[in-house]
Order: sequence, then C-alpha cells, then structure tokens
Amino acid sequence: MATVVGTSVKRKEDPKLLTGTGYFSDDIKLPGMLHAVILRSPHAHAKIKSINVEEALKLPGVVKIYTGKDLEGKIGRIPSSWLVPDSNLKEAPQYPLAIDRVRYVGDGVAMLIAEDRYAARDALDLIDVEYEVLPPAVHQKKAMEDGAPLVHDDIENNIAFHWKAGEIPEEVFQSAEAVVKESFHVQRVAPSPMETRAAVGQYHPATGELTLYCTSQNPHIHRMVLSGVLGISETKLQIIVPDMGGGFGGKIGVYPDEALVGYAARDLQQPVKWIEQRNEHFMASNHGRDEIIEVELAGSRDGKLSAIRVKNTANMGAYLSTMGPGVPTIDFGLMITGAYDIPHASCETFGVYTNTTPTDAYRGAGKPEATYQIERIIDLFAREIGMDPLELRKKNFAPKEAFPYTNAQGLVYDSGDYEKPLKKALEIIDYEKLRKEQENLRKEGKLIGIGLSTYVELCGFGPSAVAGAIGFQGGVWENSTVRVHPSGKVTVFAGTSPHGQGHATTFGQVVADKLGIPMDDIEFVFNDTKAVSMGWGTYGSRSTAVGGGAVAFAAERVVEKAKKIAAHELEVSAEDIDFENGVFKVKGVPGRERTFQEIARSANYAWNLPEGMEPSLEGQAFFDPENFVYPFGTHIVVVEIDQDTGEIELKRYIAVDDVGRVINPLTASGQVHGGIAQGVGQAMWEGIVYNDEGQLMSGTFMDYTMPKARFFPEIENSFTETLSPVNPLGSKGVGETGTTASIPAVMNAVVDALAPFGITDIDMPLTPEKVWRVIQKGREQA
Ligand code: MCN
Repeated sequence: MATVVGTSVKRKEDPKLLTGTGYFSDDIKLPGMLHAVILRSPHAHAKIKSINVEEALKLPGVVKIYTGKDLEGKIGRIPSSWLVPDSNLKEAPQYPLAIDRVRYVGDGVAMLIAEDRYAARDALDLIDVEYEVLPPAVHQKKAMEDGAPLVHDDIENNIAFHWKAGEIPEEVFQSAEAVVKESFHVQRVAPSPMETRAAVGQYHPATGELTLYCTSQNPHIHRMVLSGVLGISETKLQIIVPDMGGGFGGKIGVYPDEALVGYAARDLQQPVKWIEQRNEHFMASNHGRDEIIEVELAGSRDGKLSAIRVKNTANMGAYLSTMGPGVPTIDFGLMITGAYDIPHASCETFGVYTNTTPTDAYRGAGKPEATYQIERIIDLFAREIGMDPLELRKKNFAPKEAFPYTNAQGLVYDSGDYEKPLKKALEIIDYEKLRKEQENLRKEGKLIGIGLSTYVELCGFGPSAVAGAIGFQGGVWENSTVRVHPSGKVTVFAGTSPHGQGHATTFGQVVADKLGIPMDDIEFVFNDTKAVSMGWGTYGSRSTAVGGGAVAFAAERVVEKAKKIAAHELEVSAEDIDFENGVFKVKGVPGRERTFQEIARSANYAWNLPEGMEPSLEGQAFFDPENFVYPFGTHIVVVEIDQDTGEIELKRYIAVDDVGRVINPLTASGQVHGGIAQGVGQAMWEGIVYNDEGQLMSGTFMDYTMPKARFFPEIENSFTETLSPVNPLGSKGVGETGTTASIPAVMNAVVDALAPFGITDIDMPLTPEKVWRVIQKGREQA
C-alpha cells in the first residue's frame, strides 16, 4: 500500500457538511429545553442605577431573569489564562454579568430565560435599566493619558500591563548610518466565523453532572476554567463541542455567556440553550488586533541591518480575555526581527484597558502584527538606502547554516532555509521581467505595485515548560489514544479540537500509514471531555505539529505491541518481524505472516498472548515537544490601482510556504487560501470602528466588509519542505501562515504602486476612498 501522508486525500469531513447533515449547537433539541438571551449594554461606560424586571417577567413564557446582583457570590469571575510575567499585570475582575457598572457596548447586564426564543427576545425589551452614562476611554493612546476616564477605578492610566524584552545599547542607533521610523496601526477586526457562538447546558440531577455543549476551540480549557467559575468538579462537568462553523481564534476564549448558560441549566434543572446573534457577535465576541506599533530600524547604507526597536500600544478592551495579554507581548514581541539576522532588538508593550470589546487571538495572534511591522519597515529601509527590497531581505536572512537559529529575542527557530521558497516564488512570477514591465507601465501612467513578504512565524505551541515560563495557565502537550477493535477497525481519540481544519482526514492519513490499514477503517473522537482524557485545543497552528505527533506516537505503540503478539504466534522474536503495509512478516521466510486484523483479533480475544502481556490493543501517547515550530515562506502580490476611483485590483498572488512535511497538500492549500483571504481582508476591507463615545459603528455586515471570492485572483500556492526536527512528522503549522504573510505583502504592493506620488505609508484597511484621497494629496504635492 502506498503511503497516504503527502497526498491530496479529500476531506472526510466534507460529505456531511455539504449535504447539510452536520450537527451544530443550534441543532440540539432537548426535552423541556428553555432559551436564554442576554441583555447587553447600549453604553460604552455607565453606572447601573437600577434594573426593573417586573414587566418582562409578566410576559407569557418568561421563566427567570438573572441580573449581576442576583448572581453575586454564586458564580465566580471569568479569569484570563495568560498572566504574562514581569509585566506588572493588573487583572480587573470580570463577572459574567455586570454588577454596578457596564464597561463596553455589549457588556452583559441580564440573562433572561423563556420557553421559546421569540418570547425571550420580546421580553428582553421590557427590562428597564436606568443608567448614568460616564465618559468612556476608547482609543488606547488617549486612555493612557493623565486624566483620561478610568475603565477600572483602581487601575492607573488604564495600564493593564507593561512588558519589555531586549535591551539595545544607545550607541547602536546613534552610530547607525541609516535609521527609518514609522508608526503602524494594525486595526481592530472581528473574527466573523460562519457560525456564531452558542451554548446548551443540561444538568443531570441524579448524578450532579452538568453537560455543556458549546462552541470552543479548546474544550478541556473550557472545562478547567468553567469548573472554577461554576464551582463544579471537573469530573462533573462535561464539555462537548458539536460541529463548529469556524473559530479563527474567536472561540478560544472562555466567555461569560457559556458560564451563564451552565449556571442557569443547573439552577433551573432544565436544559437551556443560548445562540449568539450576529449583531451580538460583533459586540460581545472578542475582537482581534488593535495595536499601534512604533518601529525604528537601523542599519548600514550597504544594507546590513543592526537593530530594531519597537513600542506596541495594544488596546485590550474592557477586560483581559483568556489569551489576550500574551498576544501583543510574547507572540508579538519575541518575533519582531522576523526572518532576519538583526543582532539587536527590543520591544516594549503597553496593554491598555478601554471601554471596548475585549481583544484576543485572531488568526495569527501577534505574528501578523510582528510580520507586518518588520516587512513594512524593511521596505522603507530599502527605499531609504536605495536598494531593491528583495536584495535587502536576502542580505539579512538568518543563514541556512545557522539553524537551529537563535533570534535576538532568544527564540530558537527549529529549522529554516529562507532562500528556498523565495527562489521558487521569484521563478513563478519571473521577478526581473515583472519589474521591467512595471517600469514600462508606470511610464504609461499605470499604477502597478509589487509587494513581497518573506515571513517566519512561531506556532505549534509546546513545550509546556515554556508555557509555564511565559505565564500561560496550563500545559500545551497533546494526547492521543489509538484503540484497535477485534475486527481491526480503529478508533482514535485526540485532544485537539478541529473546527474546519480537517484533523480526521490528516490524522487519519498518519494512522493509516503507521498501521497499514485503509483510512475508512479509522474513526475519530474529538471534542468531548469525557471521551478524550485531555487536550489543550486547536489554536496557534499547533494541532498537526503537536497533536499529530501524539497520534503518530500512539499508533507506533500499537505497532510495537502488535509486533510482539505476531512474533509470539509465529514463534520468532520481535526483532525478526518486519511490519509492512499492515502485514507482520517473518524476515526472510515468505508466507509466514499475520495481518494487522488477525493480530487485532488475537490481542482482543487474548487466547494466546505472550506471557505477562495484558490483553487488548491500544496505544496512548502524551507528546510535549521540545520546541515550537517556525514555518516560513515568501508571498508576492501584484496590484493595480485605479487612479480615478482608488480601487485596487489584486492582479496576482503567489504564495510559497514551507511548513515542513505537508501531510495533505489539498487541505494545507485550503488553509493557505483561507488564511490569505483573512489577511487580505484585514489589509483591504475589514475594520471594527468605534466613535469617540465608544459606540460600535461597524456592528453589522452592512458596515463591516468581508472578503469575497470574486475579489481575488487565483491564488498560486505551492510548498517547499524543510522538515522540523521537533516532532515525529517533521511538520509545522500552516493554519495561520497565509494571514501572517499576506497583510504586509498586499500593503507593500500598494505602497509600491503609490511610490510615484512619494507615498511611503498608508493605513489599513485600504478603502477606495482612502486610497483616492492619498493619490489626490500626492498629486497636489507633486
Ligand atoms: N496541514 C498539513 N500539513 C502540515 C500542516 C497542516 O497538511 N504540515 C493541514 C492539515 O489538514 C491540518 C490543517 O492543515 O488539519 C491545519 O493544521 P495546523 O496548521 O496544525 O493548524 P490547526 O489544526 O492547529 O488549526 C489552527 C489554525 C488556526 S490557529 C486558526 S485561527 C484557524 C486555522 O487553523 N482557524 C480556522 N484554520 C481554520 N480553518 C477553518 N476552516 N476554520 C477555522 O476557524
């Protein structure tokens, strides 16, 4: 049997999704199920003077209304799970419902439970809340100023944390031949998965157990955190994640809503369902990014970079969310040198409370921001010294011979060969020719731009010791059990939490190769904390590198034991057995063999096992890798700008990514495509906007522009393979590479197109109006 790893197997997950037979949270219908809705604050900042629920309670079908005061002392606060050390971090308490003050538009004020969803919505309008509106702090820089309104009274200047990494001797900048500076705003965006958040709670009075079905990227983290919030033993709380329509980081967080649903189900001893509405998603699900990044890059006039100094002022919103603090610090600050061997680096990050929705991880989490600033500033440096940005990049790449390479911030990049994907991308696009064409077209007055991004990103979270050192309140290892049934069919239990990535397909390929059985003989169990012993979830593109590693090791354990059984039956020692394509063969004796299925039956019947061997055939592995993984690559974008309308056309998009061993080129390409769509979305269209009163101005898809397929050219994506030494598959993550690489590639292309007007920077998103205005200004100055 040929190996299936490395081949484009179609996704096993798709048939049910394409035929509408998936099973999502809103498909759950339980006997006697009630419906919850949340009353949310219309104000960014206000005191709650009174809440009158009398009229609402009178409406037929209304069962119960909880306010923050009702729940005081009965339910715990929602903690952040990333307490970044040495940052003077001040975590303000977040209660599932606001008690006396609301701190952002969307903050929960009351939960109403009714017999049906419509009665619940109608009744919500009858709750009468008297607010005293307070001045809000909205923009992070202003929120830090003396005298700015305080989001939490005891947190001075709204500073949630102040973190620093790296020192640069002052003379490095003073003596540099060239220094460029720029300030970039990586704007706030909304993850916008197809399925909004949801939770269904079911309490079992006989056992005291609570089952919570919910949208989560990490069910075991939800169990760990919510058992604390709800005061219930982890053994009595089961989290099940049904099919889930995407997450993109927005469903890592443990939110008040899930805790409230669990609380109500237990309190009322009746199932309770809550489904987030799209407008709630815009205001009450964590946003991503919103970081103001000030960068200085120093180097020589012949293009050798010497130092990078960065200050990041991050808008954390009203509370520190589950992973929030780690994003603009560890994830961002340790990656500011990108793929380049820059000897000196320092990063200072302020996390600032504001009266806005909390921010957390969004596809890439810190790495798109880190890549954005370095890939943009390196283009500016190239312009300053009059060098082709491509040449400057090549000159400063961390050299292939230096791997494992330690960057200036102390991270050890596992493996890399940055020239390899660059070379391939340049060949695909024929860079020299393209530059000439651009020159000619410019003469004709056309605005053509070419943008590059030669990125590296950190992902594959593990090892756990590092997680502890950086303040993450948990481990990052993975677990898998491979259970072989008497028939030889296999069930694999895994701790990752797929929600669109296709783990059943890719992990299935790994197990099929290891056991030599067809993929159709392998079933998976994910996303159930009772069935799967432990797991740390799916985010940070860690599932293939870490979870896939655990699956591979667990399968190897099965083979190890099966080999011993085969050897016993064939009356030879285990060393004399070869295992190939699902058959255990005695070396050099054709025909003396046992199939995997025969051994599965032997192991389970246990009639004739080697002395002292336990029955059954099952392997479990816990894998804590020795390091993160660092995928890299080159993306090249060509754009043309319409001078009269400011509209940008993406003419070509070339992506060459190196994610170590590619398990499935089809699904990996799908990940690259999706990632690019979201990165280009950030560069060109998306943006969460608050006005100065803290009102959300982009709270629907009418005001928040999502990328659409027709906006894109065909994405020409391919891979190079530089294996990772830190996991058994040699694989690195691919889930976020497209997002990380695409944002600066597009922006560099657009700035390049606008170069004839002397433009060196432009803010995201690139709305036609903004681009048009920049062109007009450029024309006036020319
Ligand atoms: N893969 C591969 N070879 C590799 C690496 C990955 O073939 N060397 C393929 C596999 O099919 C694997 C998939 O790519 O299942 C993603 O693997 P990986 O990069 O390990 O990422 P995770 O599975 O941990 O997924 C997380 C990542 C992140 S962080 C976000 S955000 C994201 C993403 O994946 N959110 C997604 N992709 C998403 N895709 C969908 N459909 N929905 C989301 O919410």
